[in-house]
Amino acid sequence: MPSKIFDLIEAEKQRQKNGLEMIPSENYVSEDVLKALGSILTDKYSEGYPGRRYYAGNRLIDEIEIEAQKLANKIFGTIYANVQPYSGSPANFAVDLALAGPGGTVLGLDLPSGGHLTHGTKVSFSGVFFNAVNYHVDKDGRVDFTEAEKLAQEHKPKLIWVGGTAYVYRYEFKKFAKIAQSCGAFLAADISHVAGLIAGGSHPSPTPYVDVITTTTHKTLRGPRGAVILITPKGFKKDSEITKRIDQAVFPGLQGGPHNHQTAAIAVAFQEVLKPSFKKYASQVVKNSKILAQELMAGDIKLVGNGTENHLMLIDLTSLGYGLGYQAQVALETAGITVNKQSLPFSDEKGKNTSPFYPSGIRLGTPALTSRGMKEKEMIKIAGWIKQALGEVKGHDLPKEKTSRAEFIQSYKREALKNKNLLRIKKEVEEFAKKFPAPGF
Ligand code: DSN
Repeated sequence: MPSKIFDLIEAEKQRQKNGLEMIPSENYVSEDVLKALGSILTDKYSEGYPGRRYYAGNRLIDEIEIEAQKLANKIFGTIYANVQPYSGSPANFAVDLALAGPGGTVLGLDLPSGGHLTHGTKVSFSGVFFNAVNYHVDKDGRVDFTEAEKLAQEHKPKLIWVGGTAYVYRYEFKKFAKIAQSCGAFLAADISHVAGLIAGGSHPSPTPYVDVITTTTHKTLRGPRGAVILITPKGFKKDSEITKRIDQAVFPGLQGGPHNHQTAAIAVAFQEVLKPSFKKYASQVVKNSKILAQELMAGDIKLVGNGTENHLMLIDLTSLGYGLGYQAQVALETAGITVNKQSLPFSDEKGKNTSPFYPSGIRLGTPALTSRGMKEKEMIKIAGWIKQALGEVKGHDLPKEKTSRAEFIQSYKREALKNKNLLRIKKEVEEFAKKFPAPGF
Protein backbone atom coordinates (compact mmCIF):
# COMPACT_ATOMS: atom_id res chain seq x y z
CA MET A 1 0.00 0.00 0.00
CA PRO A 2 2.51 2.62 -1.11
CA SER A 3 1.68 6.18 -0.26
CA LYS A 4 3.77 9.23 0.35
CA ILE A 5 3.11 9.19 4.10
CA PHE A 6 3.92 5.49 4.59
CA ASP A 7 7.09 5.93 2.56
CA LEU A 8 8.07 8.84 4.77
CA ILE A 9 7.32 6.82 7.92
CA GLU A 10 9.56 4.04 6.64
CA ALA A 11 12.34 6.53 5.85
CA GLU A 12 12.06 8.02 9.34
CA LYS A 13 12.24 4.50 10.79
CA GLN A 14 15.53 3.96 8.94
CA ARG A 15 16.84 7.30 10.23
CA GLN A 16 16.03 6.34 13.82
CA LYS A 17 17.55 2.90 13.32
CA ASN A 18 20.78 3.97 11.67
CA GLY A 19 21.59 6.92 13.89
CA LEU A 20 22.11 7.65 17.55
CA GLU A 21 19.16 9.48 19.10
CA MET A 22 20.60 11.53 21.94
CA ILE A 23 17.94 14.18 22.50
CA PRO A 24 17.37 13.47 26.21
CA SER A 25 13.59 13.86 26.00
CA GLU A 26 13.23 11.15 23.34
CA ASN A 27 12.95 7.39 23.62
CA TYR A 28 11.73 4.23 21.88
CA VAL A 29 8.40 2.65 22.84
CA SER A 30 7.69 -1.08 22.81
CA GLU A 31 5.69 -2.91 20.17
CA ASP A 32 2.80 -3.28 22.64
CA VAL A 33 2.69 0.48 23.26
CA LEU A 34 2.62 1.05 19.50
CA LYS A 35 -0.19 -1.48 19.13
CA ALA A 36 -2.37 0.24 21.72
CA LEU A 37 -1.59 3.64 20.25
CA GLY A 38 -2.58 2.51 16.76
CA SER A 39 -5.77 0.82 17.92
CA ILE A 40 -9.46 1.47 17.19
CA LEU A 41 -9.75 3.28 20.52
CA THR A 42 -9.03 6.44 18.53
CA ASP A 43 -12.56 6.16 17.11
CA LYS A 44 -14.40 6.88 20.37
CA TYR A 45 -15.54 10.13 22.00
CA SER A 46 -15.51 10.09 25.83
CA GLU A 47 -15.83 13.61 27.25
CA GLY A 48 -15.99 13.44 31.01
CA TYR A 49 -14.46 10.95 33.40
CA PRO A 50 -15.07 7.24 34.17
CA GLY A 51 -18.66 6.76 35.34
CA ARG A 52 -19.64 10.28 34.32
CA ARG A 53 -19.32 10.64 30.55
CA TYR A 54 -21.34 12.84 28.24
CA TYR A 55 -21.67 10.16 25.51
CA ALA A 56 -22.86 6.54 25.56
CA GLY A 57 -20.75 3.51 24.78
CA ASN A 58 -17.96 4.17 27.24
CA ARG A 59 -18.14 1.09 29.51
CA LEU A 60 -14.86 -0.34 28.21
CA ILE A 61 -13.16 3.03 27.83
CA ASP A 62 -13.94 3.61 31.53
CA GLU A 63 -12.16 0.38 32.41
CA ILE A 64 -9.11 1.38 30.38
CA GLU A 65 -8.93 4.84 31.95
CA ILE A 66 -9.37 3.47 35.48
CA GLU A 67 -6.59 0.95 34.86
CA ALA A 68 -4.24 3.71 33.63
CA GLN A 69 -5.06 5.76 36.76
CA LYS A 70 -4.43 2.81 39.08
CA LEU A 71 -1.08 2.02 37.48
CA ALA A 72 0.03 5.67 37.67
CA ASN A 73 -0.80 5.82 41.39
CA LYS A 74 0.97 2.53 42.00
CA ILE A 75 4.16 3.74 40.30
CA PHE A 76 4.35 7.12 42.04
CA GLY A 77 2.63 6.45 45.39
CA THR A 78 0.01 9.10 44.68
CA ILE A 79 -3.70 9.03 45.51
CA TYR A 80 -5.30 10.36 42.33
CA ALA A 81 -4.34 10.49 38.67
CA ASN A 82 -5.81 12.43 35.78
CA VAL A 83 -4.52 10.61 32.69
CA GLN A 84 -6.29 12.78 30.10
CA PRO A 85 -3.87 15.67 29.36
CA TYR A 86 -2.94 15.56 25.68
CA SER A 87 0.67 16.34 26.56
CA GLY A 88 2.94 18.11 29.04
CA SER A 89 2.11 21.72 28.20
CA PRO A 90 -1.69 21.28 28.55
CA ALA A 91 -1.09 19.36 31.80
CA ASN A 92 0.86 22.31 33.19
CA PHE A 93 -1.72 24.79 31.90
CA ALA A 94 -4.44 22.83 33.74
CA VAL A 95 -2.44 22.91 36.99
CA ASP A 96 -1.86 26.68 36.67
CA LEU A 97 -5.55 27.16 35.94
CA ALA A 98 -6.66 25.00 38.87
CA LEU A 99 -4.22 26.18 41.51
CA ALA A 100 -3.14 29.72 40.57
CA GLY A 101 -6.26 30.82 38.68
CA PRO A 102 -6.28 33.31 35.77
CA GLY A 103 -3.77 36.07 36.45
CA GLY A 104 -2.44 34.27 39.55
CA THR A 105 1.24 34.44 40.43
CA VAL A 106 3.37 31.41 39.55
CA LEU A 107 7.05 30.96 40.35
CA GLY A 108 9.19 28.68 38.18
CA LEU A 109 12.70 28.09 36.86
CA ASP A 110 13.86 30.49 34.15
CA LEU A 111 14.14 28.98 30.63
CA PRO A 112 17.89 29.55 30.00
CA SER A 113 18.50 28.22 33.52
CA GLY A 114 17.03 24.90 32.36
CA GLY A 115 13.35 25.53 33.09
CA HIS A 116 10.45 24.75 30.78
CA LEU A 117 8.49 27.16 28.60
CA THR A 118 5.36 26.44 30.66
CA HIS A 119 7.00 27.32 33.99
CA GLY A 120 6.62 31.06 33.43
CA THR A 121 8.09 32.18 30.12
CA LYS A 122 6.71 35.36 28.63
CA VAL A 123 6.07 33.75 25.23
CA SER A 124 4.00 30.84 26.60
CA PHE A 125 0.52 30.76 28.16
CA SER A 126 2.27 30.68 31.54
CA GLY A 127 3.59 34.20 31.04
CA VAL A 128 0.63 35.46 29.02
CA PHE A 129 -2.28 34.41 31.26
CA PHE A 130 -0.48 34.22 34.61
CA ASN A 131 1.78 36.55 36.54
CA ALA A 132 5.02 34.64 36.06
CA VAL A 133 8.10 35.14 38.19
CA ASN A 134 11.34 33.20 37.58
CA TYR A 135 14.12 31.93 39.80
CA HIS A 136 17.51 31.04 38.31
CA VAL A 137 20.51 28.77 38.73
CA ASP A 138 23.81 29.80 40.30
CA LYS A 139 27.23 29.74 38.63
CA ASP A 140 27.42 25.93 38.94
CA GLY A 141 24.05 25.48 37.25
CA ARG A 142 22.28 24.63 40.54
CA VAL A 143 19.03 26.25 41.66
CA ASP A 144 19.75 29.43 43.60
CA PHE A 145 17.61 28.71 46.66
CA THR A 146 18.42 32.06 48.27
CA GLU A 147 16.91 33.83 45.27
CA ALA A 148 13.96 31.41 45.04
CA GLU A 149 13.14 31.98 48.69
CA LYS A 150 13.44 35.74 48.35
CA LEU A 151 11.14 35.78 45.31
CA ALA A 152 8.60 33.59 47.11
CA GLN A 153 8.47 36.02 50.03
CA GLU A 154 8.32 39.07 47.78
CA HIS A 155 5.70 37.86 45.28
CA LYS A 156 3.70 35.39 47.41
CA PRO A 157 3.01 33.03 44.47
CA LYS A 158 -0.07 30.83 44.55
CA LEU A 159 1.89 28.07 42.87
CA ILE A 160 5.58 27.13 42.72
CA TRP A 161 7.02 24.82 40.05
CA VAL A 162 10.01 22.58 40.59
CA GLY A 163 11.36 20.80 37.54
CA GLY A 164 12.89 21.58 34.18
CA THR A 165 14.16 20.36 30.86
CA ALA A 166 17.88 21.06 30.97
CA TYR A 167 18.91 20.60 34.59
CA VAL A 168 21.80 18.26 35.30
CA TYR A 169 21.31 17.76 39.05
CA ARG A 170 18.78 15.86 41.10
CA TYR A 171 15.78 17.99 42.04
CA GLU A 172 15.74 19.04 45.70
CA PHE A 173 12.02 18.69 46.38
CA LYS A 174 12.39 19.02 50.16
CA LYS A 175 13.98 22.47 49.92
CA PHE A 176 11.17 23.63 47.65
CA ALA A 177 8.57 22.27 50.09
CA LYS A 178 10.01 24.53 52.77
CA ILE A 179 9.80 27.57 50.50
CA ALA A 180 6.22 26.74 49.42
CA GLN A 181 5.17 26.30 53.03
CA SER A 182 6.73 29.62 54.03
CA CYS A 183 4.54 31.52 51.54
CA GLY A 184 1.47 29.26 51.56
CA ALA A 185 1.84 28.26 47.89
CA PHE A 186 0.90 25.00 46.25
CA LEU A 187 3.98 23.09 45.11
CA ALA A 188 3.95 21.27 41.76
CA ALA A 189 6.75 19.05 40.48
CA ASP A 190 7.06 18.71 36.72
CA ILE A 191 9.07 15.49 36.57
CA SER A 192 8.68 14.95 32.81
CA HIS A 193 12.40 14.42 32.25
CA VAL A 194 13.18 12.24 35.26
CA ALA A 195 9.86 10.38 35.74
CA GLY A 196 11.34 7.10 34.51
CA LEU A 197 14.34 7.52 36.79
CA ILE A 198 12.01 8.15 39.74
CA ALA A 199 9.85 5.15 38.81
CA GLY A 200 12.98 3.00 38.56
CA GLY A 201 14.42 4.22 41.87
CA SER A 202 17.31 6.19 40.32
CA HIS A 203 16.11 9.65 41.39
CA PRO A 204 14.37 10.71 44.63
CA SER A 205 10.59 10.88 44.48
CA PRO A 206 8.74 14.20 44.91
CA THR A 207 5.62 12.48 46.33
CA PRO A 208 6.31 13.14 50.05
CA TYR A 209 7.08 16.82 49.43
CA VAL A 210 4.83 18.27 46.73
CA ASP A 211 1.08 18.67 46.26
CA VAL A 212 0.84 17.89 42.57
CA ILE A 213 3.03 16.09 40.05
CA THR A 214 2.88 16.45 36.30
CA THR A 215 4.79 14.33 33.84
CA THR A 216 4.82 13.61 30.18
CA THR A 217 4.72 9.89 29.47
CA HIS A 218 7.03 9.73 26.45
CA LYS A 219 10.44 10.59 27.85
CA THR A 220 12.26 8.36 30.37
CA LEU A 221 8.91 6.63 31.07
CA ARG A 222 9.03 5.13 27.54
CA GLY A 223 5.34 5.56 26.86
CA PRO A 224 3.41 7.30 24.08
CA ARG A 225 3.22 11.09 23.80
CA GLY A 226 0.88 12.19 26.57
CA ALA A 227 0.88 13.35 30.18
CA VAL A 228 -0.62 12.69 33.58
CA ILE A 229 -1.39 14.89 36.58
CA LEU A 230 -1.00 13.20 39.96
CA ILE A 231 -2.23 14.29 43.37
CA THR A 232 -0.12 13.38 46.40
CA PRO A 233 -1.47 12.61 49.89
CA LYS A 234 0.10 15.94 50.93
CA GLY A 235 -1.81 17.82 48.23
CA PHE A 236 -5.10 16.22 49.25
CA LYS A 237 -4.44 17.11 52.89
CA LYS A 238 -3.79 20.72 51.92
CA ASP A 239 -6.97 20.96 49.84
CA SER A 240 -9.61 18.22 49.80
CA GLU A 241 -11.10 19.77 46.63
CA ILE A 242 -7.82 19.53 44.73
CA THR A 243 -8.72 16.49 42.61
CA LYS A 244 -11.98 18.12 41.58
CA ARG A 245 -10.20 21.35 40.70
CA ILE A 246 -7.63 19.52 38.56
CA ASP A 247 -10.27 17.40 36.80
CA GLN A 248 -12.36 20.47 35.99
CA ALA A 249 -9.34 22.36 34.70
CA VAL A 250 -8.46 19.53 32.28
CA PHE A 251 -12.06 18.97 31.15
CA PRO A 252 -14.06 21.10 30.49
CA GLY A 253 -11.56 23.84 31.39
CA LEU A 254 -9.02 23.17 28.70
CA GLN A 255 -9.62 20.04 26.66
CA GLY A 256 -12.37 18.13 24.92
CA GLY A 257 -12.61 14.36 24.62
CA PRO A 258 -9.65 12.35 25.88
CA HIS A 259 -7.48 10.47 23.39
CA ASN A 260 -8.45 6.95 24.40
CA HIS A 261 -5.82 5.22 22.25
CA GLN A 262 -3.22 7.35 24.05
CA THR A 263 -4.67 6.48 27.48
CA ALA A 264 -4.50 2.76 26.64
CA ALA A 265 -0.91 3.09 25.41
CA ILE A 266 0.01 4.94 28.61
CA ALA A 267 -1.44 2.06 30.64
CA VAL A 268 0.57 -0.45 28.61
CA ALA A 269 3.75 1.57 29.19
CA PHE A 270 2.98 1.80 32.91
CA GLN A 271 2.66 -2.00 33.08
CA GLU A 272 6.15 -2.17 31.58
CA VAL A 273 7.48 0.38 34.07
CA LEU A 274 6.30 -1.85 36.92
CA LYS A 275 8.43 -4.78 35.71
CA PRO A 276 11.76 -5.39 37.50
CA SER A 277 13.62 -4.89 34.19
CA PHE A 278 12.62 -1.21 34.23
CA LYS A 279 14.61 -0.64 37.43
CA LYS A 280 17.69 -1.92 35.62
CA TYR A 281 16.92 0.30 32.65
CA ALA A 282 16.64 3.45 34.81
CA SER A 283 19.85 2.69 36.63
CA GLN A 284 21.70 2.01 33.34
CA VAL A 285 20.47 5.32 31.89
CA VAL A 286 22.22 7.19 34.72
CA LYS A 287 25.35 5.00 34.59
CA ASN A 288 25.59 5.62 30.84
CA SER A 289 25.07 9.34 31.30
CA LYS A 290 27.79 9.59 33.93
CA ILE A 291 30.38 7.69 31.91
CA LEU A 292 29.56 9.67 28.79
CA ALA A 293 30.01 12.93 30.72
CA GLN A 294 33.26 11.70 32.20
CA GLU A 295 34.64 10.71 28.78
CA LEU A 296 33.65 14.00 27.19
CA MET A 297 35.29 16.00 29.97
CA ALA A 298 38.44 13.84 29.72
CA GLY A 299 38.53 15.01 26.10
CA ASP A 300 38.46 18.67 27.16
CA ILE A 301 34.77 19.18 26.46
CA LYS A 302 33.28 21.57 28.99
CA LEU A 303 30.02 20.53 30.70
CA VAL A 304 27.69 22.75 32.73
CA GLY A 305 28.09 21.69 36.38
CA ASN A 306 31.08 19.53 35.40
CA GLY A 307 28.99 16.44 34.89
CA THR A 308 25.54 15.06 35.50
CA GLU A 309 23.43 13.41 38.19
CA ASN A 310 20.75 12.20 35.81
CA HIS A 311 20.16 11.25 32.18
CA LEU A 312 21.32 14.45 30.47
CA MET A 313 24.25 16.81 30.14
CA LEU A 314 24.86 20.25 28.69
CA ILE A 315 27.93 20.92 26.59
CA ASP A 316 29.24 24.46 26.92
CA LEU A 317 30.82 25.36 23.58
CA THR A 318 31.92 28.88 24.53
CA SER A 319 35.57 27.86 24.83
CA LEU A 320 35.52 26.68 21.19
CA GLY A 321 34.07 29.87 19.75
CA TYR A 322 31.07 32.22 19.55
CA GLY A 323 27.49 30.93 19.25
CA LEU A 324 28.41 27.40 18.15
CA GLY A 325 25.29 25.52 19.37
CA TYR A 326 23.49 25.38 16.03
CA GLN A 327 26.64 24.46 14.11
CA ALA A 328 27.37 21.66 16.63
CA GLN A 329 23.84 20.33 16.18
CA VAL A 330 24.32 20.34 12.39
CA ALA A 331 27.75 18.70 12.55
CA LEU A 332 26.56 15.95 14.88
CA GLU A 333 23.43 15.32 12.80
CA THR A 334 25.59 15.01 9.70
CA ALA A 335 27.62 12.44 11.64
CA GLY A 336 24.44 10.49 12.52
CA ILE A 337 24.16 11.73 16.11
CA THR A 338 20.98 13.66 16.95
CA VAL A 339 21.19 16.23 19.77
CA ASN A 340 19.62 19.64 20.31
CA LYS A 341 21.12 23.10 20.52
CA GLN A 342 20.63 24.63 23.92
CA SER A 343 20.86 27.99 25.69
CA LEU A 344 23.30 27.98 28.56
CA PRO A 345 22.78 29.61 31.94
CA PHE A 346 25.16 32.52 32.43
CA SER A 347 26.44 32.75 28.88
CA ASP A 348 25.02 36.28 29.03
CA GLU A 349 27.36 37.14 31.82
CA LYS A 350 30.31 36.08 29.69
CA GLY A 351 29.05 38.32 26.92
CA LYS A 352 28.72 35.28 24.67
CA ASN A 353 25.03 34.58 24.75
CA THR A 354 23.32 34.81 21.41
CA SER A 355 19.64 33.79 21.33
CA PRO A 356 17.65 30.60 21.99
CA PHE A 357 17.72 29.97 18.24
CA TYR A 358 21.50 30.43 17.98
CA PRO A 359 22.68 29.39 21.44
CA SER A 360 26.11 28.46 22.77
CA GLY A 361 25.49 24.94 23.96
CA ILE A 362 24.02 21.56 23.17
CA ARG A 363 21.95 19.17 25.28
CA LEU A 364 22.27 15.42 25.03
CA GLY A 365 21.39 12.32 27.01
CA THR A 366 21.18 8.56 27.21
CA PRO A 367 17.52 7.36 27.60
CA ALA A 368 17.03 6.24 23.97
CA LEU A 369 20.49 4.68 23.58
CA THR A 370 19.96 2.73 26.79
CA SER A 371 16.64 1.40 25.46
CA ARG A 372 18.69 -0.13 22.61
CA GLY A 373 20.81 -2.04 25.13
CA MET A 374 23.89 0.18 24.98
CA LYS A 375 26.08 0.27 28.06
CA GLU A 376 29.29 1.89 29.37
CA LYS A 377 31.52 0.43 26.65
CA GLU A 378 29.31 1.89 23.94
CA MET A 379 29.18 5.30 25.67
CA ILE A 380 32.98 5.52 25.52
CA LYS A 381 32.87 4.87 21.78
CA ILE A 382 30.11 7.44 21.26
CA ALA A 383 31.99 10.06 23.34
CA GLY A 384 34.88 9.60 20.93
CA TRP A 385 32.68 10.35 17.90
CA ILE A 386 31.13 13.38 19.61
CA LYS A 387 34.57 14.80 20.38
CA GLN A 388 35.68 14.29 16.77
CA ALA A 389 32.52 15.90 15.39
CA LEU A 390 32.81 18.91 17.70
CA GLY A 391 36.39 19.34 16.52
CA GLU A 392 34.93 20.09 13.07
CA VAL A 393 32.86 22.99 14.43
CA LYS A 394 35.78 25.07 15.65
CA GLY A 395 36.34 28.21 13.58
CA HIS A 396 32.71 28.38 12.40
CA ASP A 397 31.63 31.14 14.81
CA LEU A 398 28.18 32.67 14.40
CA PRO A 399 28.22 36.09 12.69
CA LYS A 400 27.71 38.95 15.15
CA GLU A 401 25.47 40.61 12.54
CA LYS A 402 22.01 39.15 13.25
CA THR A 403 20.65 39.51 9.71
CA SER A 404 23.34 37.27 8.22
CA ARG A 405 22.86 34.38 10.64
CA ALA A 406 20.18 32.42 8.76
CA GLU A 407 22.20 32.40 5.52
CA PHE A 408 25.37 31.53 7.45
CA ILE A 409 23.69 28.44 8.96
CA GLN A 410 22.38 27.36 5.52
CA SER A 411 25.85 27.63 4.09
CA TYR A 412 27.33 25.79 7.11
CA LYS A 413 24.82 22.97 6.53
CA ARG A 414 25.95 22.66 2.89
CA GLU A 415 29.58 22.64 3.98
CA ALA A 416 28.97 20.02 6.72
CA LEU A 417 27.34 17.69 4.19
CA LYS A 418 30.64 17.61 2.28
CA ASN A 419 32.86 17.28 5.36
CA LYS A 420 34.81 14.04 4.95
CA ASN A 421 35.41 13.54 8.67
CA LEU A 422 31.73 13.92 9.53
CA LEU A 423 30.73 11.57 6.71
CA ARG A 424 33.28 9.01 7.87
CA ILE A 425 31.85 9.17 11.43
CA LYS A 426 28.34 8.77 9.98
CA LYS A 427 29.38 5.52 8.29
CA GLU A 428 30.94 4.20 11.50
CA VAL A 429 27.87 5.25 13.50
CA GLU A 430 25.57 3.45 11.06
CA GLU A 431 27.49 0.19 11.25
CA PHE A 432 27.51 0.45 15.04
CA ALA A 433 23.85 1.49 15.49
CA LYS A 434 22.55 -1.42 13.41
CA LYS A 435 23.91 -3.83 16.02
CA PHE A 436 21.53 -2.39 18.63
CA PRO A 437 17.93 -2.89 17.48
CA ALA A 438 15.50 -0.33 18.80
CA PRO A 439 12.43 -1.60 20.72
CA GLY A 440 9.23 -1.42 18.72
CA PHE A 441 10.99 -1.70 15.33
N1 DSN B 1 10.50 19.49 24.33
C1 DSN B 1 10.76 18.92 25.64
C2 DSN B 1 12.20 18.64 25.84
O1 DSN B 1 12.87 18.37 24.86
O2 DSN B 1 12.69 18.66 26.95
C3 DSN B 1 10.19 19.74 26.70
O3 DSN B 1 8.87 20.03 26.44
